[in-house]
Amino acid sequence: MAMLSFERKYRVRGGTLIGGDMFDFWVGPFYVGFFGVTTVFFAALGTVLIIYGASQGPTWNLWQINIAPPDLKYGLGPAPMMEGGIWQIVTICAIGSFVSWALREVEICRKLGIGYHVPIAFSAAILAYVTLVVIRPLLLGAWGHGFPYGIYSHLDWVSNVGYQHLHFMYNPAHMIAVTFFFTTTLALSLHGALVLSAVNPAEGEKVKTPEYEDTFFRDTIGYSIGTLGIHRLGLLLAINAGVWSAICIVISGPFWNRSWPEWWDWWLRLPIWF
Ligand code: UQ1
Repeated sequence: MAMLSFERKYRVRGGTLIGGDMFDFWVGPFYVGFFGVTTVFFAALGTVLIIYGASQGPTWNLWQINIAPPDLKYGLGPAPMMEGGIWQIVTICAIGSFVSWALREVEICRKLGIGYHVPIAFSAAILAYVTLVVIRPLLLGAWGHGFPYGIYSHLDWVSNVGYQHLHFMYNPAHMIAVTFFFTTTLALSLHGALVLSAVNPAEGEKVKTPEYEDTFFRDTIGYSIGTLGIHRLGLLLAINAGVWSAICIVISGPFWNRSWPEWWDWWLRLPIWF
């Protein structure tokens, strides 16, 4: 399992960003590297802190456990451990492990001589998270504007921040983000279904080539984006979903603190109506 026949060929030395040969080895199927070590360190510390925070809280109910950010009165300073300090350290650990994971992906890309598309795509998700818990709180002047770490508590946070703007769905960047999320699922469902239909033909039929895939879409909608094109489109759609999510939340408060429906008044004020 750990050593597939082709792994010997692709387990090449080098490509590391930090540490030279020191961490350039594998544990079973996993490449380690300097950033593998830092990923495990931050992920383990963050997890232990969450469990410790939960142990000091009122419940072990998985849905209700909550690691809350500090009160707004602590501003951008450090808070006592039981009053948001755990949230602050967990946030550092989360960013530390996410960024380490992205850099470990970069090292693997360098080893293999492939492009950096995967770590770039992952970075869009990291950007959305960092926007929520660092950039927006910094712009608003308090860590207390970050979202709480808990299943129900983070849903309540989303609901509350939404109602602070009356109707969050009127946020134009939110509209764009949602549209990209839905279009991503549409593209992946079309792509997944198309590939499976080509490689799982009827009993006794041969597996079909990409020309059949192109022909399906030319016959149905008059256009095929192609086998490389669909992956470019998928990457574009998914990255935009993450980036527009970051944009839609960072403008809510720091750059627009009235209700989102009011933002559309520019439309009603256009001179063409008078
Ligand atoms: C497509 O055209 C195509 O090329 C053959 C694929 O590659 C396998 C696809 O997966 C999909 C979904 C399409 C159709 C997509 C568009 C945007 C026309």
